[in-house]
Amino acid sequence: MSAHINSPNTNSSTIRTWDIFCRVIDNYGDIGVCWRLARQLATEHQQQVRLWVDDLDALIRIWPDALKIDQQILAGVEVRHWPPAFAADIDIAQVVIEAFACDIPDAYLQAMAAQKRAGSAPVWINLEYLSAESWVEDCHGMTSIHPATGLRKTFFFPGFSVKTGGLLREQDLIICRDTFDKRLFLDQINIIQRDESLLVSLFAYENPAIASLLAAWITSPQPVHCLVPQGKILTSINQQPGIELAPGKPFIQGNLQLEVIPFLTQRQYDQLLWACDINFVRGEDSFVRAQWAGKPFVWHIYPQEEQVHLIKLDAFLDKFLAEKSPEFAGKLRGTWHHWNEDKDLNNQWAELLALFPNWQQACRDWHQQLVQQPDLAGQLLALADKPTL
Ligand code: TRH
Repeated sequence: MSAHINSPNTNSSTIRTWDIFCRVIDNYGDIGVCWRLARQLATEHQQQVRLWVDDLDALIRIWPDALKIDQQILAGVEVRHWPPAFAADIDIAQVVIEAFACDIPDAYLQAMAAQKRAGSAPVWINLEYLSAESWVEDCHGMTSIHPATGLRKTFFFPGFSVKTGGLLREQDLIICRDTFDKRLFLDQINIIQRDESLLVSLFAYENPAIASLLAAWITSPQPVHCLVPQGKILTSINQQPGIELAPGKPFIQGNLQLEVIPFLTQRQYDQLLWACDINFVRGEDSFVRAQWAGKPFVWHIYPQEEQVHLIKLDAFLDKFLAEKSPEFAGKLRGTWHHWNEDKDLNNQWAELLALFPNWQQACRDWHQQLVQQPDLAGQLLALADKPTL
């Protein structure tokens, strides 16, 4: 085991106050990442964390204990609704995180500047989106000086190598996964898995390629039992002739059994990933959690203009498939591209399935590589410990 497996500073960190600012652009990834980070800082590192979020509905979707109120304590985190206007006398935190370049409120920025003038500038961090592109290593940790206030901001890039900010990984994640009771979990979500079938979870954006994937599964050499948390891909599924998938109304044809399950809590969703043999994931947070599950996964990347997301897709595949056999690497890359470019997956599926042991091994190897690296929250704590100018 490498010296890096535990984060650079574990529970012995100085206790600081943190403000995390989260604007929900769409879907659940923005809040998914911020909420996970906030919980980890509070429960694992005993930090005093306040999370400002502009869309409480998104939080409620992944954490149903949350309420639609201005202020509440949840899982050791003070959750605040990000109001349209901030009071000028707001007490600022020692560490301020703006997630995904969300621009902190001006009144808050002015309070930070006043704090700097008083001789104790807060640590100001921009937590960026995840990408496997190589430039990330060069940009991680770069700083810029805010022209009007002189405050220094550090750009923190998550990533897949030791030269980046790493990935969110709770200290007990792997042990929880390894001691998890799959049968009990499937009972809780009312799923009875057929013994010989591959259990698949399907979380994706709308995707016309679903037609060919379903066709491939109907004639799959190994039966497929697919669980679909309620969401966007269900719309694409139900656009297929003859399919009307709904809660309690599965679709069964040939070797495919397709079932809707409720949208799970963030904690249960991890368990779904652990329970399944293959996970279709999307965006950022579910993509990372699938890697911690250590099981085969297919990524539906968040689409961007001018197809720039395909560059990111390949950057990840280049890393993930390095040193893998050309046959397996070619098949996996092909399948991921077909899924992301609305192309026919019918042939891809059987070919990839024939290499399933290679796929499983690749995911275990990748997991083993990632787990050696310092985790994201630990690296943020290390950054907060550095003296500010
Ligand atoms: O929802 P996403 O597509 O989120 C995003 C946003 O669109 C964001 O704007 C974009 O920048 C980013 O992707 C790249 O996918 P993601 O990141 O996987 O977030 C989903 C969250 O929802 C994740 O925290 C897991 C959680 N989840 C549940 O809690 N229960 C569920 O049943 C499912 C399917 C997901």
